Amino acid sequence: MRGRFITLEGGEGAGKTTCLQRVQARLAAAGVRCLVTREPGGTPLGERIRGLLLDPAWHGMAPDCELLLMFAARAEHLDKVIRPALARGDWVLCDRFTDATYAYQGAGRGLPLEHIATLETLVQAGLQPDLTLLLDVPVATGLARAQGRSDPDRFEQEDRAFQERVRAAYLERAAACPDRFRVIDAGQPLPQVCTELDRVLDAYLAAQSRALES
Ligand code: Z5A
Repeated sequence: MRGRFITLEGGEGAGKTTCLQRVQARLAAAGVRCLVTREPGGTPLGERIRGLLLDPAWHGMAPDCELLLMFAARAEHLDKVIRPALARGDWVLCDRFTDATYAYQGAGRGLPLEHIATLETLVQAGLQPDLTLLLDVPVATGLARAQGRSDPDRFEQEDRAFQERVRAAYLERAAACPDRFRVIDAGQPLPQVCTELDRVLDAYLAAQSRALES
């Protein structure tokens, strides 16, 4: 059986880095062999592309260029890392994936969703995450948490309206795919976020074991 593909998503200041470690630890405790990776990036070439995408020096990059670079990095990531891991039976935990493209390049930059869908079909050939954990936080809370960052990247420099569009798009996608998404209230204090994450993961792991037994 191929491994499970779990993605973690959220807007600015949602606490993804913090929560990723928690999810990783929970899966390890359950005996799941899990590869942790991220987008954009996850491969040597993808990390070079990430550098271009986040670098504030490229302020004003054409939105289509940004979209194509996201999918260029993703194609490499799928080919070199994600598909081989899933085929080996490992689980993959990925910090952001294509939902981020719909949220940031679609809603944030205003690119047509059908262009994103075309690239998604081309690059992913039907592969979708099995489970997506969406850390949802009010934009004002997220921005306040992220305020202390010394070198904001190109996306962190976007204004509040951009971040509101991103959040709304994520919530819309979660509502449209309730089987895949679990929305976590990431506006709560961290211990409560962790408890909610544990509950969601334990339920998912139990469902996977039942599916294997039947
Ligand atoms: N991007 C895109 O546009 N299109 C795509 O297709 C993809 C990505 C794949 C880089 O992603 C950028 O790429 C991203 C979208 C774009 N831009 N943005 N923004 P990234 O995932 O690498 O970057 P990030 O969003 O900045 O992720 P991050 O580093 O994980 O940040 P975070 O979610 O804000 O997490 P954090 O560092 O764990 O938390 C921030 C602070 O809040 C930190 O001080 C924590 O201690 C604190 N925190 C966390 N949780 C809590 C709670 N619950 N209470 C209080 N304080 C908390």
